[in-house]
Amino acid sequence: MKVLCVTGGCGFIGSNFIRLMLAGHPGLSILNLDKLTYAGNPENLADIENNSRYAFARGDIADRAFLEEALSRGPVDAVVNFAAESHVDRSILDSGPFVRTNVVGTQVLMDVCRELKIGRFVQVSTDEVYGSLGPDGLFTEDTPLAPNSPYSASKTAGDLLVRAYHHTFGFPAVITRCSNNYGPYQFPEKIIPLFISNALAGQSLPVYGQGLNVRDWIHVEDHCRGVEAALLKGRAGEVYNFGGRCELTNIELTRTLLRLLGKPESLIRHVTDRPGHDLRYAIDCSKAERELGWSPRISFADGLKSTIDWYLGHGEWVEHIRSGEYAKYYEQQYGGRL
Ligand code: NAD
Ligand code: TDX
Repeated sequence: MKVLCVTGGCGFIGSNFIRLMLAGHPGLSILNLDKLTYAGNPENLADIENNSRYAFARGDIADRAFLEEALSRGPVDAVVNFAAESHVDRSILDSGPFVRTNVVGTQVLMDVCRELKIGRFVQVSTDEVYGSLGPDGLFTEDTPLAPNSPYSASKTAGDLLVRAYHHTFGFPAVITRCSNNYGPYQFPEKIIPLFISNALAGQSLPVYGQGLNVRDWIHVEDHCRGVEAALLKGRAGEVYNFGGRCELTNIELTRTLLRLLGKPESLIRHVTDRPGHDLRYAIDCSKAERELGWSPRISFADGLKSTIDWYLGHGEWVEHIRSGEYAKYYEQQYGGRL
């Protein structure tokens, strides 16, 4: 593989993925296509923007003419689709952009890949397509799809289109489904960076309900190595789950963050629960371990400590975000509740 197209590369996981791929594959060039929504931040890739193996074009994966032009500039061997609307709470406020990008965008992107005969496609999806678990059990690749939020429903619809394109047209796609990521460059609307930056600013931490919902945490670098393995070794038409084998309730996570930051538990504020809030996510990633030779490497203790250090060292990055468009959303989301 010589040229890889990454969509959504200015977001959290996409930017970490591009950095990992450039560092690990000296002969590889990357074309990053990103619409630069509120979540797309070119600062996330400031350190590589002058790399001769990196190119960027701003545009929408639902815009066929843009994709045809950008992907015809030279031969592209594979596409990894990270581009998405990714925040559950925003999908509850307005699901329109989720359907446009996560469903229509995926379909248009696949149509252009078919037209240009691009030989490999990875759809980066989420464990949320499986719905919610009770206290026991794990999501496997065979767990029935049962999304509960507009976000997860839109990701599921995208996945089903990928599945159908493989079945109908032999489209050379694999789907990856990962649990909750954390790490550097995560937008501070997701719980870990939000709570770190609120605590550092002396603001309260809005825990939804009792904080008993469980998430399975994985460091973004482990997820990116999984996407890399699926791209290089995954079998077309297959789904691969990735998870960190690290289940925590939100209140346990919140207390751990406050302890590591040296901040008091009095900052915890229990607020109205998220509507339709999924109780528990937990992943069985044994298929990826078996077939792709992948496994998560970064312990939660090490990963959380390095993530906190990263946010401590990138106050300006957080400030640029919190002083802009995000501030308006935060007021709308939490204004009446803090
Ligand atoms: P993010 O919100 O940080 O980044 C999304 C990126 O996509 C942004 O750069 C944005 O500008 C871009 N984008 C949005 N709409 C676009 C469009 N129409 N055309 C082109 N670009 C567009 O998201 P993330 O957390 O990095 O997630 C990346 C992918 O991984 C998503 O598909 C998400 O569903 C999936 N995922 C995320 C997690 C997680 O914990 N964050 C876990 C599993 C799977
Ligand atoms: O302020 C908050 N308070 C709170 O209690 C926020 C933002 C979240 N929460 C809770 C809700 C969830 O139980 O924390 C948990 C994690 O919430 P998010 O960080 O919003 O993540 P989640 O809804 O679990 O979805 C994430 O993981 C799967 C990503 O945002 C998705 O893109 C990914 O697919």
